[in-house]
Amino acid sequence: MTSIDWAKVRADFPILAQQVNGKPLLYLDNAASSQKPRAVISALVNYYERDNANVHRGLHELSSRATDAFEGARAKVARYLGAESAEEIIFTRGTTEGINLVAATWGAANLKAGDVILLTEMEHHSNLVPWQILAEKTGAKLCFVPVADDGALAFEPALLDGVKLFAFVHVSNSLGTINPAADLCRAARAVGAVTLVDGAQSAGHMPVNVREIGCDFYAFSGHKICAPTGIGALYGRRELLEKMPPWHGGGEMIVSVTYERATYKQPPHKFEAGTPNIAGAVGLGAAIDYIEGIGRQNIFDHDAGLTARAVQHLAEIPGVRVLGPAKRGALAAFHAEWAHPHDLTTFANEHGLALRGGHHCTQPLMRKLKMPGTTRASFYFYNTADEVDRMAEILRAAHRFFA
Ligand code: C6P
Repeated sequence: MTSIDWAKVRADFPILAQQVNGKPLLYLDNAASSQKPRAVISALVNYYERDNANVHRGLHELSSRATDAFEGARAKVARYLGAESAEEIIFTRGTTEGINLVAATWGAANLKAGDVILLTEMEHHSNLVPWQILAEKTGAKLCFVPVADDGALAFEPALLDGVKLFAFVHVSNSLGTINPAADLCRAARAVGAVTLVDGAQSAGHMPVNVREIGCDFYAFSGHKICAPTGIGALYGRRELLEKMPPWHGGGEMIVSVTYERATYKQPPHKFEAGTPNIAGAVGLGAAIDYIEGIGRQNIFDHDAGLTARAVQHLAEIPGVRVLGPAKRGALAAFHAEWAHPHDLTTFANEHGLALRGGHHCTQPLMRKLKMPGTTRASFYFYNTADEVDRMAEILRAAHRFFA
């Protein structure tokens, strides 16, 4: 049993105590972006008020404080993900940039015409378009693990025949499916395929340990785990990072430069050209401290309770069909036969309720499901059972209005 005082936790988020359209804000768009606790906001203010300078460059006091804060945040990310060392953590702008980095470096160096990149039919565009660009450049071929009717992956080991890279989403942002990442990576390893896990929807919602998962790469976004926007991290297994060519060229990633050529630093710095998002990294470190203070298993259990309650409410509204399997991440996406998702989310907003409606950056999946989009409620640990009940009340009112 958890001993967390969830009401106290919620009070850490100043943004939640406001009215929208004359109603208390009901923020259920956490899969798009999470809100920030005071601890993270204060870490940013303190950094800018006391320590701000460029990192790794100056010998002065502020530069060394900024460097310590930045590298300290990297060590926190490494611990949070269960990496072997901080050298395996590259700061990025988010999940999208992490995946693009792997495609542009590991992919360009290792894939050739005819090689197979295996994805799944439930990928976010971030874990699809970078591989399409790479396939176009190299002549590699894209194949897909099908999504079954219940929203789970219809994976079979035979799909891995000839596969060089298997990249898949850990928790689907459109279906809520929690994919069995460790099993999938084990199967991929057995055929010598490299694995990349899109952790955008898992990093802040459940315990994640990259060594237990057994993946080669894991990418996530800070803004979905209570950190600022514009910061995220890519975990890469050291052995692979060492062999990968750099991506962006510039300051900070070099050992020595002549007019003709340059030699590069060891990872992770080889992949971090230019002045990084130092404050963002500090904010990410503070977010990790905050989340670890609550405990990721506690967060998972709390969110699972809210999501199950939401699914139960939704199932009772006529003409509503919830997508995805019973065992799901912290979201419930649904199709209401009596309203377009954009009309429904606009109606919800008039009642202070923030939902997301649309294709959720998974257009091919929506096409496969023959839907223009869905309406999605997504939860985080500061949401309450009472809010889920209020959401249901608003959606019942929407049914009376539209149907
Ligand atoms: N999904 C959603 O509302 P970025 O934009 O780089 O922080 O994250 C991209 C991304 C990658 N993979 C998955 C599974 C995601 O859910 C997201 C972001 C948001 O569902 C915005 S489209």
